[in-house]
Amino acid sequence: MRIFSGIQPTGAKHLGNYAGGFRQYAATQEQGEAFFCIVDLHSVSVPYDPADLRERTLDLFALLVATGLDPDRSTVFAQSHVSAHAEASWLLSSVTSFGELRRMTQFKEKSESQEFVSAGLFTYPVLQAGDILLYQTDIVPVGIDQRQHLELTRDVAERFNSRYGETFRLPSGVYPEIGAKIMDLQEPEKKMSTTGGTEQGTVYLLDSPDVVRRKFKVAVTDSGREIRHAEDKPGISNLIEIMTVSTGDSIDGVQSRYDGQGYGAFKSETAESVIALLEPIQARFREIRDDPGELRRLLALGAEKAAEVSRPTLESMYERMGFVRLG
Ligand code: AQP
Repeated sequence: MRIFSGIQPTGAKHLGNYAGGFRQYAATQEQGEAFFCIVDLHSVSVPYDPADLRERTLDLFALLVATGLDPDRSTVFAQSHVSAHAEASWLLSSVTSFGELRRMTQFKEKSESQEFVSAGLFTYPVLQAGDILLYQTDIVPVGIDQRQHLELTRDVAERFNSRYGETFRLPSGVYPEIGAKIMDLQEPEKKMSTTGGTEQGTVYLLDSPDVVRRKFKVAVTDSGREIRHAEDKPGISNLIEIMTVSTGDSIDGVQSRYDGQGYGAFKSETAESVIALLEPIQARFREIRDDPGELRRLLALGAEKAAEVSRPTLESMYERMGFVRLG
């Protein structure tokens, strides 16, 4: 089975990325041949700092390994190192409609907050479709916010297959049962996010224990006193999900453990569970990040493997679309 997922290098990675991304990557790599892509080309679709992008790309590679990816077992690479991604994106843009892209919720949300809305922000889902399809992917472990992009990927693949002949396998999204959408601690009706959330409500994977404690202490809770996962209790439900993600316990397990206890104790114990989850990740991260030479060596290894695996699919695309190939 082929597994593929991508993650952007810009912005500090947060607990939502851990729940919907990192945690699933480490678990799914055991199920087959896995490809995890640092999608640096995606990152330039919104304003960014070039020096920061360079550092964050190495940070993210180290974080992927620190959260459990084994670069000898899985292919971990940067998108810009494999030119097939940019090429596939252009070819697929001819089978993607303007109307489809205009319906993308993420585009609508992100373009509202930008003064300069780049064409890249609009066409980004086509690049993402290419990322996934180039690897003949069966499953894509992601958070629920990516569902619409994944559906678009399937539609684009089907359209290409019916126009030019069977070329792509149709990928399925895999969303975690719990933690597929971690919410902002300050505004629990909004997802925890790099660009759209609040600073106090976003728990970063590299936050110190004191910062984590402070963020949970001031987390918004709901009226009432019960620690119960329910639609009318978005703040507490989010904290319960965070605790299940960090301890591996079930929702029922957390609810019964805190039955009859106050919000204060529950919030501080959720913070401690997150600290216990993050401490070993942060220690491994520091160790790996300390050796940029080794990081570059591993990135080169990943790029070589990814280029080799994606090349035949890209070639089929060119051939079926009628381009003259030089052999
Ligand atoms: N709040 C979330 N809960 C669960 N999963 C989430 N993901 C993102 N937010 C949550 C998942 O993380 C993976 C990587 O996403 P990305 O590459 O889009 O990284 P990002 O840009 O840091 O993610 P954000 O925070 O969502 O950024 P914005 O809001 O700026 O676009 C994906 O699998 C995603 O589903």
